[in-house]
Amino acid sequence: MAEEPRAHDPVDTFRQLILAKLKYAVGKDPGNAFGHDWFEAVALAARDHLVDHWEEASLQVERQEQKRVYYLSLEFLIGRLLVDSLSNLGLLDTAREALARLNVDFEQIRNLEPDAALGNGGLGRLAACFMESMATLNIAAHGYGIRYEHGLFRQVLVDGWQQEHTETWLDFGNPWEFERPEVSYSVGFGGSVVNITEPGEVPRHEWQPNEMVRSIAYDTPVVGWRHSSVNTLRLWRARAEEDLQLERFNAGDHFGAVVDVVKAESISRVLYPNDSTEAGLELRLRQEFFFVSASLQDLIKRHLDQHGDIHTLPERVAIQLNDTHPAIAVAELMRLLVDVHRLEWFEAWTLTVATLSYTNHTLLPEALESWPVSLMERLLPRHMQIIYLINAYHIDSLRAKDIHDFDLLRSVSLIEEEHGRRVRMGNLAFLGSHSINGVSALHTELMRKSVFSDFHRLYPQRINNKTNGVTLRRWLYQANPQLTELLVGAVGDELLDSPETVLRKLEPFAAKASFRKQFAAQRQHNKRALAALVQERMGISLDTQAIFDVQVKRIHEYKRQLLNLLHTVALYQAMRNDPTTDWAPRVKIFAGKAAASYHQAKLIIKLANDISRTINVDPTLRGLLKVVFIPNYNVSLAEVIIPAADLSEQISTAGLEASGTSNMKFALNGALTIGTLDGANVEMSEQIGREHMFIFGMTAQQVATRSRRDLGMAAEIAASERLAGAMEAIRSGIFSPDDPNRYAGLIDGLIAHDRFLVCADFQAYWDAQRQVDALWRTPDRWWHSAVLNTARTGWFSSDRTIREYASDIWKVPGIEK
Ligand code: 26W
Repeated sequence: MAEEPRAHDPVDTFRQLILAKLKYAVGKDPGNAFGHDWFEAVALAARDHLVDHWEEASLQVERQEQKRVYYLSLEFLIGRLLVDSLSNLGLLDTAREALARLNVDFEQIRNLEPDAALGNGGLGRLAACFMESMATLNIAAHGYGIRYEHGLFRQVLVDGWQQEHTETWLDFGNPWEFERPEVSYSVGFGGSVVNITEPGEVPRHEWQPNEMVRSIAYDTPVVGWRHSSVNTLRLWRARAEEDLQLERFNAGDHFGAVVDVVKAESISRVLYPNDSTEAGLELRLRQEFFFVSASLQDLIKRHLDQHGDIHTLPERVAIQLNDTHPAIAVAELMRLLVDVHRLEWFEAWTLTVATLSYTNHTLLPEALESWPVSLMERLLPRHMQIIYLINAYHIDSLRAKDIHDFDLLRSVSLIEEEHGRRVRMGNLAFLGSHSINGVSALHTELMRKSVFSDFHRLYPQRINNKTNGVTLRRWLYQANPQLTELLVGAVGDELLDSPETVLRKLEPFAAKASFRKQFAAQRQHNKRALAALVQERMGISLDTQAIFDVQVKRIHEYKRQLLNLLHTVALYQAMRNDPTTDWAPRVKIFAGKAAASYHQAKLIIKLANDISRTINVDPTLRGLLKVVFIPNYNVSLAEVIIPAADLSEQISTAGLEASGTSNMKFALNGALTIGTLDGANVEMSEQIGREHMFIFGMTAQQVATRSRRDLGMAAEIAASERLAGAMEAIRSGIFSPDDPNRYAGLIDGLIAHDRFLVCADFQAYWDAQRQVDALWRTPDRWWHSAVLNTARTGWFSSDRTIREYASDIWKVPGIEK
């Protein structure tokens, strides 16, 4: 084919760039290229553009001596990057058109990219949204984490049971990352501490580890909206110091020759698949220390290279700890400052506290990390000494303030004495930080009252709230381009640059019938796309005229998928028993992963599948109700499901969901929320208006009182025929004829000890669901509320959240709230 040069045609320029990448980087020509080859070629073409802006951005950060922000997180749940990068670069249409000219369908190519699933759920996805917002807001930020070879497991359902399969996102390489073999630090483990006394010098301590692991940096550029800035996500891979112990190999011990390699490299092998239960295993502590040490060494080096003075660290640098997973940073920073950079203890402590800040993401007691003192002593002996010393000085300082209350001193101690001696990472993070924040107003309030009440009394200024947010670029513009186009048509294209304020201009459109119709048509379009996906993957056909009622999130008892399932069964029975009622047709959609060792959660998945199998083939329902559990929930699936939802289920036991973030994504896309007054639902109801949501159930306050009393539910169950009927159906094996006793334990457990108040909230939930039906039957009102949900969700932009962090916690000059 003859090349026709087209002058100044950006599409053609991009087309040529793709062809060049295909040929020289992938080693293929259009004639023998597979889909994935095209994906790679386009990604590399996009990456060239990223790199140009990346270079500019880092020069600017240097020149302007911007304050640097480091976000330390064991999880970054990124998802795919192709559309995200192209969209933020302003090249999405260009790329699509360039591929079309090459007879390649962009929509197919984009789906070939594997998700970067380096996170479990909310906390990891929040880190990814924050990275994008920090780039958009021109904040000089680095994300630091681990480059897991295997991210979160792939969920396969076998006969309705979850099975975990290894996820292999790197099999075809990763076009977004740059390996930096020259950026490498040694991270030590084990060994001992020696005291060094040299004449004329203060005696000091030196850690002599007996094991060294090398960290290698892999950098991924993170581009902001309209390529405002490009930041770096730096993920560390663990390698052994030596690839092979030649001596052992030559002696014939071929396995022994690589044991050290295997041990070292296992640190970055796989993400811990636990969401909110503590893993408590040595490998986890090794992961935490590994990435914290590499990151701190790296950022201190950058600071010294640029500013030459360790004393100015807190003026130039802010380090945010994402939960307690990187909390060992408190001790490691102290070690680096005192042992390596030879600062005096109290000066080092002042710098540490001024530099570090910590975000708490959960109050669940089982999620609070603590490490056995014996393990710490063996793996990190110098850090254990430092922790003891921090603790001792802290208690001294309290006594000096005439605080002697034994219970108080015990509760703020870094060491827990009760269950075998353990280091409390939450207390360490609190004490070593100048700011401790919760992730929604309610959660922060509860932090002050519960886990950190004693610390709060001692340091009343430290705890503050930063309500979570989500990036609208991914969760509105990319996930729902048609709706975005409709909104831009209504309020103008300033929406794209200032959605937080401009979205509100949509409010008057809620009153316009023609607009509501278009809004509903967009939803219909997205529902058809989801229905096609379900048909293709599961062979189940869905009625797109029905309410798409969606609960997608990690499976956890406190999130109460069980409440939703009980409602499903009760609704099923009611629809069968009472065919004269004008039931609103429903599709109940579930998705989510359970931690591999969380048996109860896995049983709930099985129950959802058993219910689905029974209900979907029941002819008496006349198609009024369908239930689907879509396997392998991940970011890219969320991008299809959320824009197709009519109803968003946010039904956690009040007081237990720290914030939630999918709640915001659903509302942004115009779904109505059925939810408890928990986490950020509370602030959503303030922004959106309670009358445009379905709020039900006990409040956090009521839950606290009730839980103290008793959790036996016999009375509740007896009082509600519907609840009793649904429980009995499940218990008796109607949904599990192959194993009629499968759910007896589950149901009996609810009756005896309903820790998450499923039964107590059932009736209120049922009633709220009937209000949903009623509203659905008056489409004018439904879509009026839906439009208002979108219009009033701008405040939940992660740009707003990040501006608050930058101004209140990180003190980044020039950023106003
Ligand atoms: C050590 C094991 C472990 C693993 C993960 C403990 C705790 C966690 C996380 C804190 C769990 C988590 O993802 N929390 C979620 O954080 C989101 C972002 O702030 C919130 O929106 C969710 O409500 C909260 O559950």
